[in-house]
Amino acid sequence: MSLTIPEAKREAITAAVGRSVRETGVYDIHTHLYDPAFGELLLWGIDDQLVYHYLVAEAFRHFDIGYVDFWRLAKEDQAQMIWDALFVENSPLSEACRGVLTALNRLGLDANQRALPSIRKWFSEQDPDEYITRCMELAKVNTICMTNSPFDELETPKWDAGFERDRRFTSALRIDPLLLEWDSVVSQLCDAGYEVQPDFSGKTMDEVQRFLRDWAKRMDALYVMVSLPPTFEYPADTECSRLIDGAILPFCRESGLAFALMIGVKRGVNAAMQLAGDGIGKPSLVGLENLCSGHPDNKFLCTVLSRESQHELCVIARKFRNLHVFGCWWFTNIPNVIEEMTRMRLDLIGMSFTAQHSDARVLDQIIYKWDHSREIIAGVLSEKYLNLAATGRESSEAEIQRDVEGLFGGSFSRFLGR
Ligand code: HDL
Ligand code: ZN
Repeated sequence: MSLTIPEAKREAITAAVGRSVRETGVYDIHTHLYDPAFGELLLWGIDDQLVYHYLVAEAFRHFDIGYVDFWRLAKEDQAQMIWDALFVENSPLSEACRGVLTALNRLGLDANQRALPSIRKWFSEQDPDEYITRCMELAKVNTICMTNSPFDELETPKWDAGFERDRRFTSALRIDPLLLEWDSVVSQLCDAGYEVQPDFSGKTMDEVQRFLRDWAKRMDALYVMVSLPPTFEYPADTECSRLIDGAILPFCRESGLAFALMIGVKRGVNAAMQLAGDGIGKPSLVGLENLCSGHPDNKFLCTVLSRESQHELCVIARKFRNLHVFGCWWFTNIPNVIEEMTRMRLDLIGMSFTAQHSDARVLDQIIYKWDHSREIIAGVLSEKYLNLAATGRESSEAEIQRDVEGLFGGSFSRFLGR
C-alpha cells in the first residue's frame, strides 16, 4: 500500500528537483556548433536562427516560391520570408518557432515585437566572443561537443593548420562518408596518403584505422560517430558493415573510444530543401543488438530518430551494458516525445543514460533547446521521485543533484571513461 505523501513534502520534492534540473550545468554531447577558432562556421544571431533547417521546412509549407529561387535569396531575405510566414502571418507555436522567441526573451529582448530589423540591429551590436559566453551561461551549458568531419572541406583547413582549442568545445569524429559513400572517399584517402583499395584489398583496413587514428588524435575526439539510414543492417554484405568490422571497431577498441550510431535518417527525401529535406524511417535495431552482443569490448552510444523505436532501444540497453542511450534526436526533440522518452528510459534503464543533447546548429539555440528540455525533464523526474517517496524512500537533495548531474553528462563521461 503506497504512502500518501503530505502536500508539504510533495512541494519540497518538486522544488528540489526543479532547482537541480534548472541549475545543473550540462555537457551538450552532440551539437553542430564550432570552437570560435572556426570563425564563420560558428553560426549565431537572428538570421541564422531563422534560416535553421527546421524553420525552412515549416516555412516552405506557406511559400509559393520555388526552392531554387528561395535558395538564391540573400540570407536576410530568406530570414524575412520565414519570419513573416511563421511569426507574423501565423502564430509561432511549433517547437522551433517557440525556441526563437524563448532565446530572444532570455537574451532580454522583447519577444512580442514583430519588426525583424530592430531585432537584427541588436544582434549586430553583440561582440561574438562575449556572446558565446553569454549563451552558454544562459543555457547553463558547461561543455559543447562539436561534430567534426575529416571530409568537410570547410573545417579541415583549420585542423590542418592547427589552433589553440577553446576548452569549452570538445570534438566527435564524424565518419558518415567513410561508411556510407566508400567509393567516393577512396580517392580522397589515397590523395591524403592512405593506401586503400576500393575492394578493401591490401592494407586497406589497416590504412583506414590509421586515418581514424590520425584524425582522432588531431581532434582529440571523444567518440567516433555516424548517422545511419533506417535500412542499416549488421552484419551484412555491405561496405558499411565490412568497414565497421575491419576498421571502426578494432580502432575503437585500441583507442578506447566509443562508437556512436544515430539510426533512422533518410537523407534527401526532398533534396531541393537541402538540409531541411532529410526524412525518417523506422529501422530494425537488430544490427545494433548484434553490434553490442558481438563486441562486448566495444562501447556504443546510440540515439534513434523514430519515436516508435524508443522502447526497443531501451530494452536493448537493458541487455547490454556496453550501450549508452542518449538524447531526443531531431524529430523526437518535441515536448510530448521528450516527456515520453524520458519517462520510458527512467522506467526501463534507471539513471544510466544521457537525457538530452541540443543538436544545435546555431549557438543561440542552446538557450531554448535546454530551457524547453529542462522544464520537461524536471516534470518527469518530479513524478518519479514522488513515486519513490510513496514507497517510504526518502531522496536527499544531494542524491537528487547527483542523479541530475548523471543525466546531464556525468553518466556519459563515466561511460567513456573520461
Ligand atoms: O546527422 C545529424 O547529426 C543530424 O542531427 C542532422 O545534422 C540534422 O540536420 C540536425 O541538425 N538535426 O537536429
Ligand atoms: Zn546532429
